[in-house]
Amino acid sequence: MSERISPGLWRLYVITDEKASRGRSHLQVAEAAIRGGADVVQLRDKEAGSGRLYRVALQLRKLTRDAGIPFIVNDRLDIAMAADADGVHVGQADLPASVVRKIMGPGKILGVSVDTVEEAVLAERDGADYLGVGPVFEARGTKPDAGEPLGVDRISRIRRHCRLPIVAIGGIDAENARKVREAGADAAAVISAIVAADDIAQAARRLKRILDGTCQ
Ligand code: TZP
Ligand code: MG
Repeated sequence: MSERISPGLWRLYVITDEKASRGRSHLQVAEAAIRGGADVVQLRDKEAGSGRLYRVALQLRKLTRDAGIPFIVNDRLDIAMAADADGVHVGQADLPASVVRKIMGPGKILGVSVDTVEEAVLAERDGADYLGVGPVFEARGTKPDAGEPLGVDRISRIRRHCRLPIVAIGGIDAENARKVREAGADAAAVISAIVAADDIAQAARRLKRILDGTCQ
């Protein structure tokens, strides 16, 4: 397993979304994002049926295992377990984090989306390994129900009250990525700015350098 498995060491968290990928598949997007330096890949598909999602999850499982990076499934604990993913990411409307942790066991990664300090504290108590915080900026149509941007101040507030690694999400691109790191996020989760790019690997590489602090 990769030595970068720990969420606190992630910088670039790439989420696949075929609706935003301009005809490229989950597998093609993930492959290019990994070439560009993604530290972790999440499979997110709100429309695929269970059979297709499972088959795609198996493909991404093999790809990420060969690359030595973690693989997370959005929403679907059953698919995550069936495909032996490294973990699952749930929101406030999904199965409760405590239930996911109980079913999944201690060895897997549990990510929980939170908007507030209160939700963050509860997620930590319930066994989360990292927090997803967003939308920090305006999400790019990839989450129509994302709500008003929280702003980078919310990252700082949650950072002050919670020790878990923070993965910022929502409208993050090469122009603003540095701001989420400065506010205290460990990593940035990105959809559009990577999956909709002409050159996915190049877009990932650029964002990774910014998040690593190795370029301006
Ligand atoms: N959760 C909050 S915003 C968002 C999710 C899944 C979508 C982020 O997509 P993008 O394209 O990086 O703004
Ligand atoms: Mg969800």
